[in-house]
This record gives sequence, structure tokens and C-alpha cells, in this order.
Amino acid sequence: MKSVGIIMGSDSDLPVIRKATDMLTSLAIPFEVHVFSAHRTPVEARDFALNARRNGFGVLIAAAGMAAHLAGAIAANTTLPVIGIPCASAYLDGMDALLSTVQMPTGIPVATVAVNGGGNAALLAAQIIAVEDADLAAKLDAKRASDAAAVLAKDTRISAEFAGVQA
Ligand code: RP5
Repeated sequence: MKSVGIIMGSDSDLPVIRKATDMLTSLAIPFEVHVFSAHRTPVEARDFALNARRNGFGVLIAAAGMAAHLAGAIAANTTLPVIGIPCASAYLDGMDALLSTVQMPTGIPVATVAVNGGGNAALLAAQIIAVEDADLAAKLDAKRASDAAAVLAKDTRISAEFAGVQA
């Protein structure tokens, strides 16, 4: 199975990345995690992207906050699919990172998930790998079914709680 390369701009992004690594671990998908910054360590970030395909990665996740150019800088140096996670910082609630990550020019796409969306980034990476992996696709189908069952259980509980209440 191809592995997922995860890059974060700073170790302060780690809580968001943990949501992704927890999800990938639960699906038994191999991954590697690095701290490379588009601004502070641009050479290392570029080298990682340039070598990612030959190093066995099938998809990359890049998380950064503030002027979040990491996902775009990674995407500029590989044709592997790149998933961007905008991370919220102390100011602007992540809007700065969201716009910096999502507004890529034609030719260099970044699939941007929600602000702090580490879980969905991992699931999207899993779905990309599952295009060529029937076992993983079956696991993702089973997860969808169990997630839906959990929501329906909440419906049963909440609707019962309010069943006797008159407006
Ligand atoms: C970005 O700047 C990082 O991705 C992080 O979200 C933000 C702040 O970094 P630190 O100052 O916490 O290292 O490049």
C-alpha cells in the first residue's frame, strides 16, 4: 500500500495533525510525519515534495497556519495529490490560513479541507489510496455504515427524550 506523507509547518500544528494520524492508524494506513515550513525551511520542504513519489508516497497532507503557503509550495513540486489543512492560529480564526491554502492558481491544485480538519484530510487521503485498494475501500464503506448507525442511535435517544414534550 502507498503511504501518506504528512507535513506540518510547525510543531504547534501537532494537535490538528494528531486527528489525521489517529484516523490513518485506525485504518491501518502507513504514514510518515515531518515538520517542514514553506518559509523557515523552504529547501527541505521542496526536497521532500520532489522526492515524495519515488519514496513511496501516494498522497501528501500539508498543514499550516497564518500565511499558510506550505500546501501550495509542496504541490508546486510534485504531481502527487496534495491535501491542505488550514490551521487556526490566535488571530483571524483560521480565515487567513483557509484563504492562503484554498486559493491556488490553475495548474497547481490543493484539495483543501476545513479549518483544523485533520480527520477529513486523512479520510480523503484514504479514499485516494482506496481507488486502487479494494480492501481499504471496504473498510471505508464499513466506517461510513458504522458512523451512520451512531447518528441514528442519537436520533432514537433525542427523539425519545422530546416525544412527550408539548410545544
Ligand atoms: C505556520 O505558522 C505554522 O504552520 C503555524 O501554524 C504558524 C505558527 O507557527 P509557530 O510560530 O507556532 O511555530 O507557519
